[in-house]
Amino acid sequence: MESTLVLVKPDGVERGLTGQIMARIEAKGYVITKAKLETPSRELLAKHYEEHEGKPFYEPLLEFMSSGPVFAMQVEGNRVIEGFRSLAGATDPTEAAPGTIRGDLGRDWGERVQKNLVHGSDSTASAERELGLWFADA
Ligand code: RTP
Ligand code: MG
Repeated sequence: MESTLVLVKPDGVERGLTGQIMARIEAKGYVITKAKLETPSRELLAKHYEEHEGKPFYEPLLEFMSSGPVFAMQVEGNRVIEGFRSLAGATDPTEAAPGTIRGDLGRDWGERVQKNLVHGSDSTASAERELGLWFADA
């Protein structure tokens, strides 16, 4: 059985989409095994996004992600890492296919960072690392 870290980003929480996003994860057949609502510290975000340090969207990304509460989940299922990324859709919500979370619920808001509602770990190594960061004490 595989686990992944899913985040409903501050735009998703603020727009009241957490329940819909959880429902899509559960309707697909995955199981939510841990969850918490928290405004992440810059320290946590710097570790979470270390692969993006130095990129032009890095600072705006940390600013955005620390701007309000994030709903973090551990989600389990066979091939859930790949499966959730498919459910989330393309990074740019304008390009994300209809039927996906970003394609159905997201759009371009004309800001520097792509506000794209959700994060999902992109590999088994990332999932393990990110779950350790977000659920260190759980
Ligand atoms: P995520 O990590 O959040 O699941 O998204 P991803 O793999 O689809 O995207 P990634 O390339 O890892 O980028 C991380 C997050 O940074 C923001 N971003 N903004 N050019 C931009 O404005 C830009 N590029 C990336 C997005 O919020 C993206 O999800
Ligand atoms: Mg990524």
